[in-house]
Amino acid sequence: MNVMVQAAVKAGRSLSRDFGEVQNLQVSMKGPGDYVSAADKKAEQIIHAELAKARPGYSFLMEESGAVAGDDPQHRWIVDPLDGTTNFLHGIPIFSISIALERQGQLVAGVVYNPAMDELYTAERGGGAFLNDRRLRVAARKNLSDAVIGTGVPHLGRGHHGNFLIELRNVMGEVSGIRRMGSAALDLAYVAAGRMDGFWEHGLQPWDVAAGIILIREAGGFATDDKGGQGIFESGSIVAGNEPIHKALLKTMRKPIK
Ligand code: 2AM
Ligand code: CA
Repeated sequence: MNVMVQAAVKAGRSLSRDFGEVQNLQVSMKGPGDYVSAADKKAEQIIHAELAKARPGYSFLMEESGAVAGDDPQHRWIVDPLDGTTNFLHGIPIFSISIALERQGQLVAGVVYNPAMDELYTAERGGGAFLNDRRLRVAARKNLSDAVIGTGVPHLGRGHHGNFLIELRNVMGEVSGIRRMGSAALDLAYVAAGRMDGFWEHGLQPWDVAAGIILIREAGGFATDDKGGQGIFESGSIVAGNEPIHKALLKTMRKPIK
């Protein structure tokens, strides 16, 4: 955990500096696009260097560099150096760093860090989930009618728009509010913290969700694929919440439209 936190905080400092510059570049003709890609890669290099130094041989799955096999196939870091890239690019301070550790294919630790708010979410298997020093628990709300539900909206060139609109239509009529924050890792951390009651999104990669999944489970919540099964990484779909909200969300999303 110390190793992961150190890597996240160090990369967070780098991202924060670059985020300040993005706000200046916003008004330039070229825009901050290339600059953001560089910031993203720099953060990944920092995380990779920190983790590889502390645990030589562990394997990696990283958003920018892909899979890097180590001598130790039992352990794998799953890293997203900048989750919420579109927000970062637009100067919106909702983005995060996500680092998870798998042991023999099982998630054993996760860190999500939002450097703009200095919020550090951590979880270790069997040890609970925390926001900074505070122990986390998923929200206790039992009914969708009281619930705030996060989601991810597909956009240009990405995702099944028609399907999403059906789900949105089904869910929005039953809940107290829908939110679209733009960083899946942070959305899941918010569910773990009880700020949002549930979340669903499709088309995600393992590095978007790995740390968030263990945060939610350690905070007493449920995270599954959109069929209620364990294939989140394989399907790219995630549905999360406390037990009753998770169940109700799964059911409501899939209701056929009359
Ligand atoms: P990213 O910022 O690292 O790309 C937004 O709905 C969420 O989807 C973010 O967590 C975003 O992660 C993730 N995502 C995964 N693949 C994406 C893609 N190809 N384009 C945009 N967002 C993507
Ligand atoms: Ca991501």
